[in-house]
Amino acid sequence: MTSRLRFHRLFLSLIIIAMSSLIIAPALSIAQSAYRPASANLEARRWFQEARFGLFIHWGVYSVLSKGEWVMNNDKMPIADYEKLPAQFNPTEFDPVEWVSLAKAAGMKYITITSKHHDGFAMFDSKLTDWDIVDRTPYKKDVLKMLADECQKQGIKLFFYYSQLDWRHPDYFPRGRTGLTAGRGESGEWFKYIDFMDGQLRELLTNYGPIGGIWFDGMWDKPKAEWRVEQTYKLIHELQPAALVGSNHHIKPIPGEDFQMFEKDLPGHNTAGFNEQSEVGELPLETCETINNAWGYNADDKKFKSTKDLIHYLVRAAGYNANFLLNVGPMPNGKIQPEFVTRLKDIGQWLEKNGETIYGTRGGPLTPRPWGVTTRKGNKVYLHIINWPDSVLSMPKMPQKVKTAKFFKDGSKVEFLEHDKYGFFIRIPQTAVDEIDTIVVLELAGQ
Ligand code: FHN
Repeated sequence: MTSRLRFHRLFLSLIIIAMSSLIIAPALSIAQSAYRPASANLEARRWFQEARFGLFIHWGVYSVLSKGEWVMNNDKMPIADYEKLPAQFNPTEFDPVEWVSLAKAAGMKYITITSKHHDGFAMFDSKLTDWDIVDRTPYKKDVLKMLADECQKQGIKLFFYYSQLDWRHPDYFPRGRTGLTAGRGESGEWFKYIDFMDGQLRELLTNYGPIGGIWFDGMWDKPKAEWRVEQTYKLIHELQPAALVGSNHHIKPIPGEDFQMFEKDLPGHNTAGFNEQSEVGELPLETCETINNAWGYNADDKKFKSTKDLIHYLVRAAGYNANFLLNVGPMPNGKIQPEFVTRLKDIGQWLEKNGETIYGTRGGPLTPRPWGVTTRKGNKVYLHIINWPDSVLSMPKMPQKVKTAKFFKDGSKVEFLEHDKYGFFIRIPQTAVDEIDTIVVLELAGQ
């Protein structure tokens, strides 16, 4: 072949590649941006934003070892060893009434529970595998069904956490960054695994009544893989249009998702290192955190955050226009440890008095400040002053003229001075300071 002909062929193939990328990219973006949330979904998003506070539950057979939910990976347990755990998992003291009642006592409006974590173990009766709670444990009951029924009885929405990452499934291949010591064969059919995952999601969205949403996790294990999320999200929205889809992929939201979550950080922050690529989008927001430092039950983790710290996290989240999903990791006997129970109940007592300033609000007119945050509902702005030593607090002008200023706690008048040019000053006498959150309600002239 002459060199001239070779050049023409090469040039032609480059043109074809360039043209196909021009065709694929917009086709992908058109396909992805084709998602139009149903009106039921938009209503569910509004409900979600009003709810502001939920209970995260990480529960699985890993709790038998009380070393957290990553024990299989961290202790390099081969599947053969890990498979001995379900026989020891018999949560005879699990009481869904107790769990749902505790969530309500805490002032929580929804529960997000792990249906399947990275170990691949289904905490529900899956017909697609026997690696599940009914087939492999002496307990033999579908705890998600028990919980779903109780949630419906008590008016609490139930979301399912679902790990796309799977350390046990043979078709989760090629492997990602984790689960490399499970002893799986060096082969597998990736889309057979994705089909399996879609099949289990179909079970979760068909057999457990109305579901608040699906909380995905694990795409970060194989960020470049073809996760086929568009098909999965379409399946979810077809089965239950109001089910909200979120994914803890640590990047900005993908079309088809209905809320954006942040892990161990407030929206836009990245102190814990999970959110380096996730700029804050337009979707409803949620941040999640643990009470100690463990998601799954860890008997040795005694670093419990104080009730005051947890309330501050809830208040700051609301100031960032975000929900707070607070986690418990139940014990293998089905009980929630007392250190968690007392804190949840204490938060609930605080919310009984101050819930008006959190539930149904949106982020306030001021971006979060060192002294605290603002939330807003109609023509009321709530100043949450959680860290201010002085008796006078100054801030920028409010969007509308301030008609009145009162202490939320007792309705007593707050002395304030509004200056057209310089902004707004309030006086906080020491007697009015609350040790957790000094809340001042401003009534503005107009919405
Ligand atoms: O690896 C998981 C972890 O076990 C836990 O489920 C958290 C909860 O947000 N998500 C992943 C870590 O980013």
